Amino acid sequence: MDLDQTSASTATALLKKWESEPNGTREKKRILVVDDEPPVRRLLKKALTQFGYDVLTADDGLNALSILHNESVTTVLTDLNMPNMGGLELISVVKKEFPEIDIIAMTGFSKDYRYIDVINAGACDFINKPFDLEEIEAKLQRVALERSLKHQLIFLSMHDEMTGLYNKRYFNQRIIEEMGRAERQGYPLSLLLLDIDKYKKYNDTFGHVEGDAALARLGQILNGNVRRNVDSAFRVGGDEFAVIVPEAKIKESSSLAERLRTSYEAAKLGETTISIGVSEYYPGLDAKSFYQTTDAALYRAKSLGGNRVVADQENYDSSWITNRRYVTTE
Ligand code: GH3
Ligand code: MG
Repeated sequence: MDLDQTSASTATALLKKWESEPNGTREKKRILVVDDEPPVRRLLKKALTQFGYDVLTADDGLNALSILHNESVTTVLTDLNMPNMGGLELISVVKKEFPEIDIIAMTGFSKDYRYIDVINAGACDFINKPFDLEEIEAKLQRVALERSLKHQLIFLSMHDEMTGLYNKRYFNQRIIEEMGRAERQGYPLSLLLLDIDKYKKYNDTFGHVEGDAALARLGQILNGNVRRNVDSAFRVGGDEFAVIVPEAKIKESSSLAERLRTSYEAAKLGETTISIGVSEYYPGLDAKSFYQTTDAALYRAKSLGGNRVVADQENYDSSWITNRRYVTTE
């Protein structure tokens, strides 16, 4: 699956949600019903609660948005004709601010709203009033199934199966997001590239199954040493890995790299060790050049004999960093 712009922002939103919620609390079936008519809200709340959903209600688009800013909701079921903020505008705002939420529109004025306009605004289905509760339940079930499949696809498209780390495809997206964020917020950003030394020999000696296990072990070491929800670790090639380290100058990220190197060495996987290149971002550097600079440092680590960390000490400039925590007076 190719991550187009929409699914890329959905992926990022989902990831934030997954990272902020402890395991098991994901995907509570929570619906926000938005309708200006109290009897409709009451009827839907009662029926959907009986269907097993946790139901919140709002009487217009503005109130709906303020609920969404405070509560976690999977689906919005909204009327279209409402005062203050109508349904179509609400759908557009929700799609922009909460791309992971599914929306079903409902209206008694189906002649005023074309199915295509409602779908183009971002809703995934449309229900005519007066509605049939069974139809609503069936549509909610279908939307939930599609969401679950979409989440599985997004998860698979971001992860490397063997190590459980993120993959190269997601690296390419994430590095650009992190570069933008560092620049906007004026804090440093480092990149680590790692490659296992003498890995071919390890494969040849112990076989591919053990070879795979060594990759998985390195994956665990990376995940165990990086800051959760801040740093991100990726498998970017056969025996090549990357770690994006926000809010860290080259000095801190080199210490992290050294910690990774010694942890891997302590795992004693045959004669294998790891070499790591480290570099720091500065505005004006594009993602490709940031990668290449780090890769050049990794190459130096390899050519100096491997099992070492080499930081790019020449090509960076910290003068752009404005976040006070990282401004040094030395
Ligand atoms: P160097 O010390 O210079 O890094 O060389 P190396 O022996 O580590 O080998 P190199 O990095 O040049 O090549 C990586 C090897 O990794 C080649 C390939 O057979 C092996 N490999 C790539 N993907 C996998 C995988 O998924 N499983 C296993 N078991 N081996 C893999
Ligand atoms: Mg290698």
